[in-house]
Amino acid sequence: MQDRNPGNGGETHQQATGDAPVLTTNHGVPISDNQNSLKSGARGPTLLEDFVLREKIFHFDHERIPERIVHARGSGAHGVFEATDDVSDLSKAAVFTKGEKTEVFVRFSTVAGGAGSVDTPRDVRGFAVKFYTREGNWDLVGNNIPVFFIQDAIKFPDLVHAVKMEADRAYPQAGSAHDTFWDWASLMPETTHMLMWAMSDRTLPRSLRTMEGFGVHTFKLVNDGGKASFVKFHWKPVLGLQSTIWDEALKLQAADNDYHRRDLWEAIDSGDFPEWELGIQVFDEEFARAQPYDVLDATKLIPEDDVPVRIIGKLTLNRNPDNFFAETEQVAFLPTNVVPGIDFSNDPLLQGRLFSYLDTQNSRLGTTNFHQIPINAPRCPFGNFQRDGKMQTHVPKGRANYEPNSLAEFGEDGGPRESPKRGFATVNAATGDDEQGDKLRVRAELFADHYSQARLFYRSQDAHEQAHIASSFVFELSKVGLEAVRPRMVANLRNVDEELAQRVADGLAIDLPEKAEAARAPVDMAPSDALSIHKNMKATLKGRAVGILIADGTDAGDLAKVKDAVEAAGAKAVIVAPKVGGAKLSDGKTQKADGQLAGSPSQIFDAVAIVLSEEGCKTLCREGAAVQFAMDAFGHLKAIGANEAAQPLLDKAGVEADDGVTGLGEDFIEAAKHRFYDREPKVRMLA
Ligand code: HDD
Repeated sequence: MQDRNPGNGGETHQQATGDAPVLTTNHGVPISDNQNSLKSGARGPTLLEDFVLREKIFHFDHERIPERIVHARGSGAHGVFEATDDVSDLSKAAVFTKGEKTEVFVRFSTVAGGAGSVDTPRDVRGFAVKFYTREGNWDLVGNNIPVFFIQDAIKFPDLVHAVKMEADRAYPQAGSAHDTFWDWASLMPETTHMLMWAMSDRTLPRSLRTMEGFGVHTFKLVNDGGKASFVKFHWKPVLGLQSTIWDEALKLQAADNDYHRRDLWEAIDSGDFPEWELGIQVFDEEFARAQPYDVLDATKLIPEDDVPVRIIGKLTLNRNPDNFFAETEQVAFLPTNVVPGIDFSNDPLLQGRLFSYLDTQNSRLGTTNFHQIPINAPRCPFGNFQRDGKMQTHVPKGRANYEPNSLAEFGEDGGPRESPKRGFATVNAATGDDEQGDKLRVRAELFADHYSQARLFYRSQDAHEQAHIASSFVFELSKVGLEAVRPRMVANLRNVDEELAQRVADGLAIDLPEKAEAARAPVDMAPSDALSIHKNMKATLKGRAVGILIADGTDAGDLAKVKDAVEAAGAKAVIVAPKVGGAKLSDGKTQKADGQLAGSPSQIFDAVAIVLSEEGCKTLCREGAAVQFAMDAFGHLKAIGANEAAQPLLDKAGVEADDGVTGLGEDFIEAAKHRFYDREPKVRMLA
């Protein structure tokens, strides 16, 4: 007889795994051998009758579902939302009852890349939150930028086709720096405001935990008396805002494809729970009518200086998914998911979304019953007379599958009934957006102003941020092969800011083109600090990571001191050494490394400390990865703390003395809370 499973077969395996449950087929039949298919003789053909093999391969062949057409790359987490302020005068939604805690699932995403693409391209980030409220699911499906590329949903397929990889060549992946995107964008002046945000460091977040989120559209809050107010939703990260810079983002792509996913997972796993405050900007029709922009236009924001953000709740992400596919992949967000007390506005972009998301889930998840998948199912009781369909998992009892019915009068279960009192009722109060008129394919008048807020954004940035924006335009337009697109884009930028247009033209080495004709003359708006990242960063080490480079001979006391100080300040101290097994310290003990030097470049850290002996420094001066470690930390404007013996390495890396280059004491801990943007002109030419 043949040996069925040499070394690991049948009963032996069961014994080896103790009380583990028995492996079965999908239909519950116990499996005796999960290593060998059924053959006619040891070297003979495999038999069709092997249902264990066929079922396993059949299921495997169908493991993938269509990825999202946009936002395919995403990372999710569970958490809780707590309402912290009483807004019952504005909204009757239970989720906003002060003290109410609501379970949530959040999915962050990039937009353009496929599911397997990197985490750190220059791209908008999705920020989608599903609140499992006791009155049904509310999904706030937003982005990390408060405005959008287009004003009307009918342009969405064009936007997505233009930005994703080009149709014939299937590249580039996850990036907008290519012909079709800029060809389209330069022909669509309404994209200009969003382009300013997209070309800023907003699209290079340091972490998902250090970016804002926005509901983007104007929505409505509705109170118990039926009174409606306009509202914009904001998520403010408790850690403050933080972004990387472009060269760093490029190098992060090589260092760690999963930089943001890993950061989110590890933060939650270590109990360092990411938090955001939920804020609202509330305004009425009178305010809306007095603005030089239309509040129904998703390419416009409402300056926080005009309507301050009122904080009404806190989101805490406290649990990683148990299973990526079952939860993060199968979660289905629907802007149509609103609850009593929250309503839509007539924003034409939002109105189109109300169709698209429901529709896409059917093709993505393959059934109209996607709401029964655990991650999508409401946590409150739900029921209606919708029946059957693919993958139906509910087993409704009785005959009541129509309404009205009088079955209850005959002692049968008549099923649920509508509730005028508790049910969702579309708000009918005049809120300034409920106008009606002739059937027309038009946009409202103020939608034609494409530049005022782009100008507002640019002029609200500090000088470093403006230089980054100008340089990003230069970088992206330099990647465009259709040369006529470059001046066409710069012609639009002249309506935003003449100096910006000139910088971009100079960076592209082209003549300044004629100014594009604006559909409506832009107006000047007062600059707003809320739009700048640099003005909203926090001087803290909380949530950050400091890389500490050591080698054989490193002084044990110096290392312990800097590591303790970093940890006391709330950051993660990550020890990097040439060998992962560790380095032999001055006291003869071996210090294990958290990361090997070649796989732990400085771009994955917020600041670096270099603690070397003279001998160790000599060795590392001959190691490209060590020189690069210091050079990139300097180039990425990070604090570098080093002891005297490490100076030759700093010299070799071209590190020059400035406020960010310190010893290993308190001055390093202070410096590590900052980036040194003033250093940048020393290390790169910006536009
Ligand atoms: Fe969208 C996904 C955000 C406009 C059509 N969108 C999607 C996701 C986010 C956004 C965060 C990922 C959700 C998840 O994690 O599963 N989308 C936005 C924002 C927009 C916006 C903030 C403008 C303010 N989207 C928009 C328009 C349309 C769509 C105008 C179509 C008319 N979006 C979709 C979609 C997706 C999607 C094709 C892909 C997967 C999905 O819906 O569930 O239906």
